[in-house]
Amino acid sequence: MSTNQLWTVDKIKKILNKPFFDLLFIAQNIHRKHFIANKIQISTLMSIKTGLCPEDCKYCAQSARNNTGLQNQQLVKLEQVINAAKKAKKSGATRFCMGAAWRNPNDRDIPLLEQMIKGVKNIGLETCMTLGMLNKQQAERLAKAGLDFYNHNLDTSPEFYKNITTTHSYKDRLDSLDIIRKANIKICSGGILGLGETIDDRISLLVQLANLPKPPESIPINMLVKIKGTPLANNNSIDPFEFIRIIATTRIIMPTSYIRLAAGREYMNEQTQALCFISGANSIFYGEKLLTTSNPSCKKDKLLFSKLNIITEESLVNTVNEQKQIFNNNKYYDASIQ
Ligand code: SAM
Ligand code: DTB
Ligand code: SF4
Repeated sequence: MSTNQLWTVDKIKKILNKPFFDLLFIAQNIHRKHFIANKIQISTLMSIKTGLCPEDCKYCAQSARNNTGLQNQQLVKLEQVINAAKKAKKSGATRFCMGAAWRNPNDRDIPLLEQMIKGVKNIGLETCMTLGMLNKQQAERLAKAGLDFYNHNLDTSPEFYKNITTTHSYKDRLDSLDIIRKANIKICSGGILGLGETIDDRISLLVQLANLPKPPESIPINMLVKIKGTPLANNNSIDPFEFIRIIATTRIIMPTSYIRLAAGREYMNEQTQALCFISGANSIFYGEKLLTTSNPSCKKDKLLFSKLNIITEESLVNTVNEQKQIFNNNKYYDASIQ
C-alpha cells in the first residue's frame, strides 16, 4: 500500500502553470536544499543488444515493426562491455547503463548479464541495466550480482500509453517497477516528451512517478528523438520552455531524485540546457552515442560544463564539506509552493 498519495493532477497543474520565473526560482531553491549546486552526475550508455525487439513502441528505432534501417546486433560479448566501461570510466562517467532491445530477458542470458554487472562494478562504476520486463527471480539475481539501478520508464500517462505501445500495458510497467523495488535495486524511471501527448498527459505521468511507493531515485526526461521509419518521425517539436517547465515541476515534486536530461540534447541549444540545469536537472548521458542515435560529443559537453562552471560527480557519497554546503543552502530556502 502506498503511503504517499500526496500529488494530485490539480496540485501539479498549479505548479506547472506558475509564472515561468517563479517556477524556476522555486525549483532552484528546492534543488539547492538537497543537492550541491553546480554539480552533475554523468552516465554513459551502451546498447548490449540492438534491434529486432518484438514490442511495438512507436518512438523506438529498435522495434521490429519499425523500418528504421538499423544494424541489428545480438547480445554482445563480455569483453566488449568491459572495454566500453573502461573507456567510460576514463572519460569521467560514474555510471554505466546497459540497454537491451528485449520485451524481457531470457533466463539463459542471466549468467552473462551477471558477469557484465560484476565486471563493470570491478572497474569502479555504478551499474544500470534496462532489459524490459523482469520477473522476481531475474530481478533478485541481478541484484545479487550487484546491479545498482534498473531503468524502466513509464514513458507517458496511463491514458496515452496505448497510443504508443500495445504489446505490453502500463500495468506491466508498474508491476516490473514493483519487482525491481522489492529486489532492492534503485529505480530509474521517467518518460518522453514529444510523443504527441497533451500537457495533461505529462502531468498524469508525473502523478504516477511521484505517487509510486517511493519516488524513483533517478528520473530520465527524454525529448523524443525523431527517428526516420518510426510512426512518430514527423511529430511536432516540443517547445523548449514547455520542456523546462516539466523539469522544474519534476524537481519540485520529487526533491531528492536525480533528474536526468536524457535523450534529445542534440535538439537543445546551450541556453536551453542551462535552463534545464537551473530548474533542477542534475544528470546527463555523456558520450557520443545513446543507444542507436547520437548524443553531443564529449568535447562539446566539456565546453558547456566549463562555460557554466559545472563540475561532475565522482561519487554519490557526499563528503562532509558537501553536507555542510547543503546545510548552508537550507538557510536560504524559504520558498513556498502553495
Ligand atoms: N527495451 C527496454 C524498455 O523498453 O524498457 C529498454 C530499452 S528502451 C530503448 C529505454 C527507453 O529509452 C524507453 O523507455 C524510452 O523512454 C527511451 N527511448 C527510446 N527511444 C527513444 C527515442 N526515440 N526518443 C527518446 N527516448 C527514447
Ligand atoms: C532513457 O530514459 N533514455 C535512454 C535510456 N533510458 C536507456 C535511451 C535513449 C534512447 C534514445 C534513442 C536511441 O538512441 O535509440
Ligand atoms: Fe523494445 Fe524497449 Fe524499444 Fe519498446 S522501447 S521497442 S520495448 S527496445
